[in-house]
Amino acid sequence: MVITFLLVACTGPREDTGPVPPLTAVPLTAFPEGFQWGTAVAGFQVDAGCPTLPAERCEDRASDWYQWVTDPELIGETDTYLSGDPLALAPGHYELYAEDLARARDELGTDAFRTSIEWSRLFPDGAAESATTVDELRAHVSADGLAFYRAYFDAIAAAGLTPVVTLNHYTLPLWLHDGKACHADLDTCADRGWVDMARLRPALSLYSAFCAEEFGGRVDTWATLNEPLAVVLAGYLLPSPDRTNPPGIKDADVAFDVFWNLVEGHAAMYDAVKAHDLVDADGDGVASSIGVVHNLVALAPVDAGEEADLVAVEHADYVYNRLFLNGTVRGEIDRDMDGVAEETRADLAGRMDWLGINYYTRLTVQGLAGPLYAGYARFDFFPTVFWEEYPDGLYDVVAVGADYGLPMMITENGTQPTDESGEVFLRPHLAALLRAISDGMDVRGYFYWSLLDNYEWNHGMGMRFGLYEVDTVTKARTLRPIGATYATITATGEP
Ligand code: IFM
Repeated sequence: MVITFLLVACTGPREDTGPVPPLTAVPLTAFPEGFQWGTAVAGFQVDAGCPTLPAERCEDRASDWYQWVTDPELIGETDTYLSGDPLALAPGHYELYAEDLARARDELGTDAFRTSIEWSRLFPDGAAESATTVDELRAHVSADGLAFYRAYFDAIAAAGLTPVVTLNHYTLPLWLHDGKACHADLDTCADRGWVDMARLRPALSLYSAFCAEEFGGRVDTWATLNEPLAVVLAGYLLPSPDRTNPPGIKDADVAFDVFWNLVEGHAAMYDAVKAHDLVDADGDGVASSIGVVHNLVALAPVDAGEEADLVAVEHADYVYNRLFLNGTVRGEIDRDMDGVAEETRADLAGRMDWLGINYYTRLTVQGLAGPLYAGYARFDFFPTVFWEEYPDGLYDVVAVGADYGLPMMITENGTQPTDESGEVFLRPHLAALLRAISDGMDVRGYFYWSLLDNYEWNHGMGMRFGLYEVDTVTKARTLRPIGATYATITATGEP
């Protein structure tokens, strides 16, 4: 189902400045009828760890992330910050999805579900790269992978959950990205992932077209990429104990090239899905609604009395929040990050039907005398506080999103829960979101990250965000107090 239009009217495209004018004289006390409540997961993070299926079926061993978290040499390196947790500890959703979906519907009362497709599950073999049409590509599809996704999307529909499907949640097939070789030497590695658009663009287009044709009868709401900035920052600019993505290198020029490659990748995926998902799954007249999932940050100055820190907030907002959206929504390319686009490209602009916002944190930033990276003008700030849970910031990031005039969904928001998180995290975030909707911002759904504890990338099972706690041995799921709070909220609509 394409997300139902809400009681709150769409504000339409807005100027870039100024607060959103209130549409309702009386603030809402409950989320409007039709607001979508959901949870989110991602294939790589939840699939592995099946209780009975053989590991080689349950784990997707053909992805760059499989290599990244399991290769003993990479785990042994100090600059990869890998936990070394075996994937067998993951929740085994690949086998247990039917019961997970039933929990999401029956126990949590949600009506939507965000998940992702693992490209390398469908196309584990590099021979797929020779295909030039979807029909040719079909000859290379894994029968197991295809059967799994058909059954999975059928089960999501049978559970009465509206799917929101991310086509690329970080992982790439190993045949397109050898993160280990590129970590060792980007200049000599053969399979360079996001660095090599001559190879990635056509492959990405065909893969997206295939998914659109194959699963478009079940899926109308698509996201192209998940958190492009995380790919750039943790993969190419600043891999750190907080997060490393393959290839985990530090090269600003490569990183910012990859940033624009991701903008191009989004456009290529958008065009492919638009052209190939011709089936309206829910009969609302729209066969595909395609967005991107962007992690936006709230911002604060180190010293509100210091002009340089106020400028730092403006510049961090530009670099972290707006630059990618300016590229994907408006086709504006500002490679030197001076605030003025060098070109506006019609082949990139207008390819966004909705905007997915992931919100986790507020950054406190300090102004610098000059750019942190030479040649990138507005990157002249430094975050002094990287991670601060700040509920009111959800209002702030939705206000940023509203500047692009698109319907929005909160595609992720979550915490590592304590027994108090329902009250001190979830309700205040949702109260801030409700204020944004009361003020006329067009937000149509909220997806908690995550339905269940899962494999948190380089941290393995060491960071857990689940509404359900997962026993890594028995795979038993236990509802946490925050899950019970979420169920109350979805039932009443009141934060
Ligand atoms: O687990 C991740 C997810 O894959 C992307 N957004 C942030 C989550 C928590 O770190």
